Amino acid sequence: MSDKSPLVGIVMGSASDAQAMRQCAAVLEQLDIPYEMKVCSAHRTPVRAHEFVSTAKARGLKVIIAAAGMSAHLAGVMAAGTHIPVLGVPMDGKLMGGLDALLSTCNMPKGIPVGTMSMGSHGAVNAALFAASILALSDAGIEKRLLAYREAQTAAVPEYPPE
Ligand code: RP5
Repeated sequence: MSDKSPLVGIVMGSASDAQAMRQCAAVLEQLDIPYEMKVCSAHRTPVRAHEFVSTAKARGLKVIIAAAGMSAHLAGVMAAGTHIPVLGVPMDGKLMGGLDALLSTCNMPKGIPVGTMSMGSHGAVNAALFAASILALSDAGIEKRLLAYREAQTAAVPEYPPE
């Protein structure tokens, strides 16, 4: 983690979500975007979750990334507590491969939106890239690094499959 003030807050419902969410953190580090990361459960540590979201704007966070599995209401709880953008990452591997978490995260009733990513580590990486896109709207340095990341990704794709 950087010693600059965090722009992105990553929260996860359990330490068991950390393996996937470290991939989110790794992309933010690659793009030199300062972040903070916490285990913050909507149901097991509701006071900690409330404290995190109610101070997010004042602490300078611009985007919150919330990952949870099973009955995954963490992203919705975060979005209910702030108007800054909340990106939800449903954790996979539970009921029906994570369909429970996918539906719980994405199917928010109108009024309080959660931008839902794909499941598991793919969603974790995409959440970091989506956060970078949001931040790039007002930060030319992040925009430059995001574009370089995408160019490098394109250059790394072989034209032909291996023999
Ligand atoms: C959710 O329940 C967490 O986000 C996690 O994905 C899932 C299971 O948590 P553990 O029982 O592994 O702590 O709250």
